Amino acid sequence: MNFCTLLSLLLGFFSCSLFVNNGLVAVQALHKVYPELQSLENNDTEIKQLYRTGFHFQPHRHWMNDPNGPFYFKGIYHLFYQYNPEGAVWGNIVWAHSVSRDLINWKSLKPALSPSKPFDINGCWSGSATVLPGFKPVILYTGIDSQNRQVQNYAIPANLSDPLLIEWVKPDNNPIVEPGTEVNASAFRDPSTAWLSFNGHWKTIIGSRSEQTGMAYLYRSKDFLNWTKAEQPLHSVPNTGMWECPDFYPVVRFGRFGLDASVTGNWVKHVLKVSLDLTRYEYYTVGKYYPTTDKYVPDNTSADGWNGLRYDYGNFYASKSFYDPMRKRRVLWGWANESDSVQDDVSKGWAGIQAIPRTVWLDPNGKQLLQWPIMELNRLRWKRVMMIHQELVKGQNIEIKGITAAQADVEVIFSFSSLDKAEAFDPSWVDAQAVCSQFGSTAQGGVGPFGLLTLASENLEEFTPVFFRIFKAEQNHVVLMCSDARSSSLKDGLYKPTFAGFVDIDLSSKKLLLRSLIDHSVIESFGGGGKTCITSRVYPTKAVFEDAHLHVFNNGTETITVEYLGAWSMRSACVN
Ligand code: DQQ
Repeated sequence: MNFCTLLSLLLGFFSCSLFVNNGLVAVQALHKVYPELQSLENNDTEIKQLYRTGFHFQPHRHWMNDPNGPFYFKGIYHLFYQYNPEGAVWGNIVWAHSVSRDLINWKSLKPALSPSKPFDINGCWSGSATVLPGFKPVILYTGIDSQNRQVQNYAIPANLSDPLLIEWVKPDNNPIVEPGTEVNASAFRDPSTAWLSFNGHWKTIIGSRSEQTGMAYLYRSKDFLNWTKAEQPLHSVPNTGMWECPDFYPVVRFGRFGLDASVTGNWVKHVLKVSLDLTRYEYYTVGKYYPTTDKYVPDNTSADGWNGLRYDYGNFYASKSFYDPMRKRRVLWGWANESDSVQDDVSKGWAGIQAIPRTVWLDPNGKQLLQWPIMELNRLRWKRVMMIHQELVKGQNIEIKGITAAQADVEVIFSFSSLDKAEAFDPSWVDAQAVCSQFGSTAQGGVGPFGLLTLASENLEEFTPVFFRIFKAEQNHVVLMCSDARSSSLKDGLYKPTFAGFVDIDLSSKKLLLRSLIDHSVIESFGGGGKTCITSRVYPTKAVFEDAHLHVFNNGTETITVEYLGAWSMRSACVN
């Protein structure tokens, strides 16, 4: 019996199974729209395996974007996602639905929500789930109505005794929130998971903009059906444009365990995340929520806006977190879009993956979140190779042999004996990505660049380096982390960015940790124990399957020691 069949048995289910611009590209909610490719008549394009992932979540075929409404119910995790059932580009959006017992192996069910009623006839867009007292899940989602307005709807399971919650009902008293006259009806979407206040009132936030001010409008309800807009938004920031997919949740000040959205108190802080349509990155602040006035005030250590903290400094968008009561943790899902061409997506027959779900908690320094792949992922590790106390002198590069380098999990502890050779940091270098592009991974530095060369071809014509470089600033040291896709593929016409972020870390231990999940066309990296995360999508032509290689390298004058490196071949998960 193979693993997927076993999974089906364990889960106990069935078989595995507007804007037309003369045919040119138009943009809606910054999803690029290709009208002629949205609904392919010949729906049986062969699914190309090259670049498909082995252990990331993706549908069997076609287009996927945002994760929607994840929650846990009666032993089963539910994940919904924005999906085009008719093609590999954005369009015809439904809420596809998959279920899992471990967040890694997934079974796909029929779509939970599809456009069918006047209040969502032009699309079932993003939203969230809230599990009401008595274990009653409710979905809040954005419907594009018959007048092309963005309205908020709810949907409930048809049969609560079905743990798979296959059937969902969209009652006729929808929409439950309309934009009204004050809100821009084409910028009003993505309701958050609701939270319950001390006075028994429910609250949710909806992403929007007023002129160029990004808004998280607050709505209140006594019964989850009748919602009233609060006079003041929960939060807003001028000149940040449309806020998509807002997420708002408490985190404990100290400790890793997660909390339900409704928890408040002096022992928690709150996190507000928004997806900025203008930059297509996600920013969050850590702050204080005042439940009586419904104000959220970011701490003065959290920059509010474009210079703020990001969940991920790479390709990660429209994320959504949920509280997992089974393991008492907060889990974060995020969409990693393709960065190849639309023609490539159509010929692959699919587009879009979800990043590996991450546990998130507050850094003990109180200033930022930490993120780490959920522990269930480790069950896919099988063959391990190790390196212990290996010195890397300037220019040294060692191949890590003996694992499937195209589908691997790598953890490294680097150490250095001194920071004396760290180069001077120019205070004008506020853009980490620009600094990384300037220095790259090959030019000699002082302390670094050192790190991993992932998805490398035999003669290094192709490689994606994930690395650190440490600089000396006036008061402290500055750690730069990069995931540089510029040499990732010999193919032209791909988006090959140099993603980068700074790592706010205490270097007194003289150690730096790096973990990279490598999965054919994605590299997800966690620097400094999850302080800075970067996801890159890459499409090598030579470094594929058995021809992919993994190296550890140092191009700085300071000798770097690999104190420990564990690299595992990863088994494939059973995904949809
Ligand atoms: N994607 C959805 C919207 C959301 C955007 C449409 C974010 O609801 O704002 O597919 O990627």
